[in-house]
Amino acid sequence: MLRRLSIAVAGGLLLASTLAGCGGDDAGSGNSGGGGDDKITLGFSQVGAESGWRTANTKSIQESAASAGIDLKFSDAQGKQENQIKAIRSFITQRVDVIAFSPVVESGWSTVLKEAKDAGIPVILTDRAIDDPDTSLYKSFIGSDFVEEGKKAGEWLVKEYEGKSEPVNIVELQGTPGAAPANDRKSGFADVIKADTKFKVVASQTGQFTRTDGKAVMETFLKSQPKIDVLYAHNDDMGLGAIEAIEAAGKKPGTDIKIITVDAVKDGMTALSEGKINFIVECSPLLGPQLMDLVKKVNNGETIPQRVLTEETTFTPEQAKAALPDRKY
Ligand code: GYE
Repeated sequence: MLRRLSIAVAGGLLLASTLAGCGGDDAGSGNSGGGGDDKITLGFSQVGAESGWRTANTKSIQESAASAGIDLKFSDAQGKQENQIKAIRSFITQRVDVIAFSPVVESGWSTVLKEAKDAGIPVILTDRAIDDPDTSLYKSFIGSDFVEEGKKAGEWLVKEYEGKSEPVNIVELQGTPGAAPANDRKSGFADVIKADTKFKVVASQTGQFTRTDGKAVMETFLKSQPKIDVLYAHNDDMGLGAIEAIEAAGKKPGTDIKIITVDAVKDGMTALSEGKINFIVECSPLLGPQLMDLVKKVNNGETIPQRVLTEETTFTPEQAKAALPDRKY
């Protein structure tokens, strides 16, 4: 199995072993940013806590800030862009050294990012991209290629139904509307399956990347669709919620309805190893160490790469069984 931290950053990771306290829970707490001591202050605005992926991502960022000796001001946006904008403004007022955030949606960032730029505070995007063509608004974007993930999901499906001619009815559970991983996982998948007209996406709706919504939307799909062959869920959590709905409807997930998801968090991998999910495209949440490395470099005035790509793989049930004992998240 691939070790998935990116190799796109030149040089190794220089992580100090000092243990420092984790950041507070809101943008306003913690030590004063900027000038007080020589510790780097990082303001980080997280999307929320919508999924197992997000929980692992938050842990990775908090733990690696602590071991890199970086003072982290951590702010949870609870899924709302307005909260992220507020947090970024608060980081600017506090004069943190570096701002990083995982944008809940792709658009609507230019004003606040211009404010950060004017204040001379470098910004690093983590996990999700923005659609602003002005790349001078941020120093780097570290994260996965979500189009590629969608393509991998589609390629598995094409292989699975190779040589068959009957129609394949697909239902899709999309991530948060407007979020990069929702847009890109949808388009990457669509691009691959469109080559064969037997594949039909008969219903596609958001499940907000959560188990609860994944379950509720799958219930409506099961009621409204006379024949469902495949479920493509943009993350494990929605797939796991949908499995509950499928079982409650007296069907066998993985057999009666084939299931493809993205992320490969432990719960997803467990369902995969049990045959309830058929295929998972990995998306690694362990971005913390690389982020801290970039934060140190940018704070030193070094040039950092505009794009740092996360390496990832895919899993079948057999591969999930083998990988599970060492799975970190
Ligand atoms: O796949 C999903 C999460 O942005 C890559 O957000 C992330 C996605 C992840 O909630 O589970």
